[in-house]
Amino acid sequence: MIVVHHLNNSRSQRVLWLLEELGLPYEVKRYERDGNTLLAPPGLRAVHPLGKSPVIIDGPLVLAESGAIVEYLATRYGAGRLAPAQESPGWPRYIYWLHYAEGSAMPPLLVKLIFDRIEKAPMPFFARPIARGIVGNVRKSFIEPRRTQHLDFMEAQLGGSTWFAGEDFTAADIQMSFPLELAITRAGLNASRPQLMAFLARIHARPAYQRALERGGKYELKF
Ligand SMILES: N[C@@H](CCC(=O)N[C@@H](CS)C(=O)NCC(=O)O)C(=O)O
Repeated sequence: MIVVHHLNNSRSQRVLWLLEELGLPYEVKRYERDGNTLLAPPGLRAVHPLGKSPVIIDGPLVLAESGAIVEYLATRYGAGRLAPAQESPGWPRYIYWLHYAEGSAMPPLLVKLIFDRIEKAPMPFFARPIARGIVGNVRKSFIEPRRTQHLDFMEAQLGGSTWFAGEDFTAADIQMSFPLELAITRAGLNASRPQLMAFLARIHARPAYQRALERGGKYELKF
């Protein structure tokens, strides 16, 4: 039985969803983020040295990195489902989005979280204007342009097909769900990008997505 080490309100929700889509039995080991730091509890380091979620255990295998986990599960247990055949034109698109989610979409969202936290961090009063100046510059020169560029890019891509890799729903759509769900609170994704909002509505309506929510517990990306 596959075991998923699942942190609340996190990327590991995607792994539960994928397992539900594949109809595989699995066990969930739950961990709670620290309320202030949002970090995972130290117990996760006993499972994998980096102490991040998701991690899965499949027999002797301990596997971290959501992209690797999604690819592993879809390839090993998909039996042709949720991934285009390697010879098909959809396959390069599939691996592109599978990697893009963590490799390109997530870093600017993480930088935004870090800089929001710097702005709110306790500091001597004389340091505050300096910190605000630096944060403002990074927002204007790095965070904001990338936010717009990535959201526009993803919106345009979904304008040409129902799902990221084409007309069929794939594991790449599952992998893309987290940056897009996070983008609602962290990057101001809203109705001005109708393709992305329709994508989110479509995935949220999937019965497997709903079942994964029941298994994983509360899932709110409000940070
Ligand atoms: N690129 C990794 C990122 C893993 C990661 O940062 N996971 C977050 C959850 S969304 C985490 O464990 N955060 C808690 C911590 O860093 O202590 C992946 O896709 O699995």
